[in-house]
Amino acid sequence: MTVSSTSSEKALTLLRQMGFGDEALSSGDLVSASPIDNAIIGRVRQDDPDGVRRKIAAADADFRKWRDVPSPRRGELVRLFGEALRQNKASLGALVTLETGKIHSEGLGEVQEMIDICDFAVGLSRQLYGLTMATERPGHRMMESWHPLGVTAIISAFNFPVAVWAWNACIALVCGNAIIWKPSEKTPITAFVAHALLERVLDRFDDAPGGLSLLVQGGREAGELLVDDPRVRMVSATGSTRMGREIGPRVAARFGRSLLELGGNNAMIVTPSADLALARQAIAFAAVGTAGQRCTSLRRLFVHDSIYDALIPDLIRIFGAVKVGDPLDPATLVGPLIDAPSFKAMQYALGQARAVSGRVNGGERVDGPHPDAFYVRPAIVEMVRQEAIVMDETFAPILYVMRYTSLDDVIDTHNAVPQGLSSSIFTTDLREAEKFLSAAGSDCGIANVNIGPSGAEIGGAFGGEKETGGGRESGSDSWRAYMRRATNTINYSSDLPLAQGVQFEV
Ligand code: UN1
Repeated sequence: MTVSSTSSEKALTLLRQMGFGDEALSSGDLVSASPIDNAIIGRVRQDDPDGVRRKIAAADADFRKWRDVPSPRRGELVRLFGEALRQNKASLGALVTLETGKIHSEGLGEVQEMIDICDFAVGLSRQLYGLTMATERPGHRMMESWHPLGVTAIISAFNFPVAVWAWNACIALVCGNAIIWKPSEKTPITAFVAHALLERVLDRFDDAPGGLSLLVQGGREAGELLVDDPRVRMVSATGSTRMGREIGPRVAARFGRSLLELGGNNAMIVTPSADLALARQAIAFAAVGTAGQRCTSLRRLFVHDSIYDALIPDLIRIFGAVKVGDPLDPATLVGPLIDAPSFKAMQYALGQARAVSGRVNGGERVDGPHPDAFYVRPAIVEMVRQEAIVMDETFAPILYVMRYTSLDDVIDTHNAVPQGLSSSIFTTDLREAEKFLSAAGSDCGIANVNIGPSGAEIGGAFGGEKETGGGRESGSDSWRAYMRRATNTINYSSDLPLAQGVQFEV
C-alpha cells in the first residue's frame, strides 16, 4: 500500500487552505507526527509555567468583562465561530484525520459536531432560564438567577481533538465564562488551528476581550497548573479514569468544580428478537469505527445463546474483511492506532484474554502506508465469561463477546464493570427494551435501543456514571455546570414575615 504524498505535505496544503502561513507551525518543542505515516505535520511551542500563570491571570481579568456582555450577544460570537467552521470544514476535517488517523468521514463528522454545538449554544444563549418558585410569604417573590462562573479550563483527549473542546468552549462562552484549553500533546496542530479560527472571530468581535479564550500547549505540568489554580473555577476534563482520579480530588480540595468525562466500557445486549442485520451494522461501526478509540466504542457484546451462532461467525467475517489502512482512502473503515503504546496495550489485553481461554480472532498488526505506523486488524474475542481483562477499558479495537441466557442476569453482568458511560440493547420486544432503560436496567449515562453505544448527537447530555466520572457535557441542561446559581428572594411588602412562622420582634 502506498500513499501519494506524505502527511507533512498534505498538512501544509490544508493549513494554507485555511489561511495559515508556512511558518505558523514550523517551530517549537512539541512535535506532532501523523499516526498515518509518522511524518511530522507541525510543531508548536509549549507554554512554560509562568506563561500558563499569565494566561490564567489574563483569562480571569477578561472574564470580568465578558460576564457583563448579555448572553444573546455572547451567542453571536459563537454563531460567527460556527460560520468559520462551516467555511473550513473540509480542511479542518482532513487535518483531524492526519493528526488522529480517524477516517476522513469521521474527521468531517468531528467538525460537523463542532458546528452542531455552535448552533445549539447560539439558541441556548437566549434560554439560560431560571425558575420562579412559589414562596410561603405574602408580598414576596422567589426566583433563581444563573450567573457566569469564571475561568473554565478544558482538558481534552487525542481521540476527539477538537469536538470535545467545542462542546465545552461554546457552552462556556455563552454562559459568560473565559476559557483556557489544554489539548492532548498528541494533537497540538488541530488544537492550534481550531483555536486560531476562534481567535480570528474574536479579533473582529468588539465586545470580546483578548484573554477570553486561550490555548495552553503542553503536557502534564501545564494541566496541573490549571487544575490547582483557584482562579480556575471549573475544570472540564476528558480522558482516562486514571487521569480523572488525580484531577477530581485536586480540584475538590480547593472547592473548585470539575466535570469529568472518563473511561467507558460500553456494551450491547442482543436479544433473540433483535433485527440481526441492523445489529451487525451497529456493532461494526461501534466496535471498529475510529479504530476502537472512542470513549463510547463498543467493547462488550452479550448475545443470547439462541442467536449466537447466527451472529458471531458473520461478525468474525466482517471484522476480518473491513479495510484497514490509509484513513484518507474512501474505502478504508479502520485507520491506524494513535501510537506504539496503544498497540502495546492492545496486544497486552489480547494476551490476557488468551490466558483465560479467550478465542481471539484478528488483532494482529497489518501493513499500512508506513512500516512505523500501527495498523491493526480489529479483534473479536470470544470469552466464556466476563473476566478481569474485560472489566478494563483498552483503547483499541477489541470486542469481547459473551453468551447469555437470562436478561436479568445479563443486565447484572452488564452493570458489573467499574465504568458507566454508554450502553445499548438490540431487541424488538417492548418489555425487554423498557426494562433495559428502566431504573433496574442499564446503569450508564447513555442507554440506547436498536442503535449502538457510540456516535451520540450533541443535543443530549453526554457523560456517564461510576468511574466515567459523573459529568455531563454538550446538550440538554448540561450548561448549568458552567454557571453558578443564585436564589433570590425579593420582599415587595411593608412587612417582614419570617419563614417557617418564626417570630422575632425587636
Ligand atoms: C469521546 O470519545 O470522547 O458519542 C467523545 C460519540 C461522539 C463523542 C465521543 N459523539 O461517540
